[in-house]
Amino acid sequence: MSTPCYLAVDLGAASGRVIAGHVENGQVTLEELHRFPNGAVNVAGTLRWDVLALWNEIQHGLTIAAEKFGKDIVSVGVDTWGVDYVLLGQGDELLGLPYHYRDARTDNIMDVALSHVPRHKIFEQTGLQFLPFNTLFQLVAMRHAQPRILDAAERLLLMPDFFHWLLSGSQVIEFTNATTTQCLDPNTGTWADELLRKFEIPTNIFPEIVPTGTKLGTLRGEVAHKTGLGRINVVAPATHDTGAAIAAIPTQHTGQPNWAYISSGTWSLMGVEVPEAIVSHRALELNVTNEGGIDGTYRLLKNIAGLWLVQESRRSFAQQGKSLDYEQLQNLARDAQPFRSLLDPDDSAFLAPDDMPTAIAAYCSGTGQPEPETEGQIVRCALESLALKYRMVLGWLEELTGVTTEVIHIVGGGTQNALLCQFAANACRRPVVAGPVEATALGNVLIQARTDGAVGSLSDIRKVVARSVELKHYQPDNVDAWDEAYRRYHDLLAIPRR
Ligand code: ADP
Ligand code: LRH
Repeated sequence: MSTPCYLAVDLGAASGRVIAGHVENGQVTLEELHRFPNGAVNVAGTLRWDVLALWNEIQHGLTIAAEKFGKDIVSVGVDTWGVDYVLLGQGDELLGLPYHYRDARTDNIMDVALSHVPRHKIFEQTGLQFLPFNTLFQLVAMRHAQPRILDAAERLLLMPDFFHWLLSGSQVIEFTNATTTQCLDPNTGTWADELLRKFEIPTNIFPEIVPTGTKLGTLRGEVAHKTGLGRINVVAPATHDTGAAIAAIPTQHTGQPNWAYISSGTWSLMGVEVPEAIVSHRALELNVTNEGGIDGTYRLLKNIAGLWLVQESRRSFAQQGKSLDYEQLQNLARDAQPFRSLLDPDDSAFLAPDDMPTAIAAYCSGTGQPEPETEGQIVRCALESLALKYRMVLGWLEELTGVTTEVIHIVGGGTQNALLCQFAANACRRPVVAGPVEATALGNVLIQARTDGAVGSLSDIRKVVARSVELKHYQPDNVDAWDEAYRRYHDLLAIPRR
């Protein structure tokens, strides 16, 4: 008998993959069919996503899927990073290559926007942390710099919805990713029209919001033919990669969560699951966010700059003729001196620097610390600083919820960095459970399986994951030294910069 197969297209900021998921006997298995690099493309000094190249890669992956699993394939769904969007104009014309969220067009735009509508008003209506690249601020930047393009727009689609449109012809936005835009009112579940109008952002370009797991249609005829997949269903999973990843936290625990999570990849998204958005004054002060999850859950979380610092350092080392893989970098960091220099990964200097090691060195010398010089010193500085930031954020989350965290689940590509997982356990003084690496694809697959009737509630989804994957456990170690480092770190971040 054949096993139903669900295809997850999972696009991260650093790589994309097409993955087949089989669900059988309460277990899920994944098979990676196609992986391809992703990243910003510099186009005349701007940063863009090459969505056409991504579309070709997706179709290539789907063709492999059709050859391998043919008639077993039930559906396909796409998840991607949040906030970025595509504009379609008259006759569905693509209005330019979409901007990458690290593009400089949003530099200083938050100040402009906040002088128009105060921070607390925006927070009340959206519940989102203030990051310059939120869709709202990207649109404000466009209103200022390219008003005629915005005026020509007839439809705004977020990245996964854009690919769903290419796959099926549907033009909707799935709920979880809509909650990353700062254009959605969590109180009503609809677009925050009043706020959008204050910024002269046309409200008619925002399409219908559909629930997670919605069947969007079947593959367009030409795509069905080209890939060999036939007219399979296109299903919106949690289209926000973080939403899909957290749906796949491998916990058997039900009831009030006693765990926090870190979705570890280009970003470290650290948070806790809450039954409703927390939009208190303190939440605003701490600049935390409330992102929509599945089954009415919210992710109270904080974006932490994550392994981006290591990715970009690695790119710079390669440009200088030193090609090192992540395993080698980890080993060099392990051998480097502990706590030599520390930094705030979320300092704006690290959002899109020309050269990451130079930016790290400048930060360290600017704060009276030795400049990291070797590759090992640079990576160690980034990893220790990330772990210390985790501790700070964990304290904030516990303060906001009043719930003590007993364990931290780390999922995503970053779980392959055992050093960072151990540092996280040490810094936070909590056991860490690491895995699965492909949590996002698992969440994507299992939400499609749910639409197909093969899995039940969110807690069932998590039980299926817990039964299906191998996890690594890290116990806190060397905690006195980490406590001491945290005191130093705390003081360092209290110093105002610029
Ligand atoms: P995204 O979805 O944001 O593209 P991933 O979840 O794929 O990111 O995680 C990518 C990160 O995982 C890389 O930046 C790298 O730091 C880390 N990583 C990948 N492979 C390894 C490895 N073999 N050892 C250590 N770290 C790794
Ligand atoms: C992680 C992520 C994160 C967003 C960022 C832009 O991939 O989706 O949740 O804040 O990308």
